[in-house]
Amino acid sequence: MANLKELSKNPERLTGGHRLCAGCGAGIVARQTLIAAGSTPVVITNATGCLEVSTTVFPYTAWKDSFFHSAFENSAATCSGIETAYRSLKAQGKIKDDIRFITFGGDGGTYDIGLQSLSGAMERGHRMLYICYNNEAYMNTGIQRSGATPKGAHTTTAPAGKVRQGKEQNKKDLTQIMIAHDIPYVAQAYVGNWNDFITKVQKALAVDGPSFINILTPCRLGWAYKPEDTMLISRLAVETCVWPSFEVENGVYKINVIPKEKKPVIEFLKLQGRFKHLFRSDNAHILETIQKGVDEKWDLLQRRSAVGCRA
Ligand SMILES: Cc1ncc(C[n+]2csc(CCOP(=O)(O)OP(=O)(O)O)c2C)c(N)n1
Ligand code: SF4
Repeated sequence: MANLKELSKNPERLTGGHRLCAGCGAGIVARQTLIAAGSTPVVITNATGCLEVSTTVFPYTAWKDSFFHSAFENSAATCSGIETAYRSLKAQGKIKDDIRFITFGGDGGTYDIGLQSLSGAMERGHRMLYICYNNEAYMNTGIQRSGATPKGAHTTTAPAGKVRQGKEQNKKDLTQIMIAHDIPYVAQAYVGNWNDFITKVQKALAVDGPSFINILTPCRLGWAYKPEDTMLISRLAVETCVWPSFEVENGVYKINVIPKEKKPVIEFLKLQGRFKHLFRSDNAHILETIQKGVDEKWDLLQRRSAVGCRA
């Protein structure tokens, strides 16, 4: 578990003055990741997306660490190349520092366009941490649906109207895809719990191999809620089991946050404008389908995390 008193002594490595929206979860993810790294030097690569675009407006940057902007599709490949060069230079005695390598990508850059480079980097076994800040759509270019967008959500390319009621497909389960890569550490996290996330980042940076964290990162613009509700909505995602917080360490599942009382999914959905059409009486069946899907996945995760269950 992370210790707040100790963490408060760690340097801030993402400065203020960036241009992310008020209440954006992505800045919280980047800031807490770097606080978790403490004084360890890191090299960051970042796929195009809100986090990259809003923190590196030329000629300014909010990043105090070495930072590479990658194209949408190759952030993990960029990181793996840098990590390989580092290992070579270290073996030659040209670098003495112990450096860690971190990639950030939105869900568009991770679930969809960058999936091949992510899969390759993980399979090759590079010692790098990939963090998907998952706001469940392509936010930077105007809220288009992605493979991470949940069923029923309104987006500009899966709109709710007369013909359909938001996105019709289920979201892709990328965390399971990453678990299938048999890498040492995979986790799901959420921005409403700094301790859970920072502990996961520290574990991920400590493993001698690839690691992946998928963190649910509310977007006040795309999800259409009040900026001050970011933490509340994020916690409701876990309390309703829409987004369970769990980790898979060397193949062994563990649920990190078990809700005292599992809340109905509508508690999570009703605060967000992207789901408001689902509360019309003629769409009650969609809410039922969503609840059923969440229940089934939660049951499966509980069985997988039962003592000794391996991936
Ligand atoms: C190959 C490619 N296609 C499209 C774009 C245009 N583009 C820039 S940011 C973006 C959306 C990014 O979405 P996501 O990765 O989910 O990050 P978010 O903006 O939500 O933080 C798109 C489509 C691009 N830069 N490169
Ligand atoms: S649009 Fe969403 S993801 Fe992008 S900066 Fe604003 S809140 Fe953050």
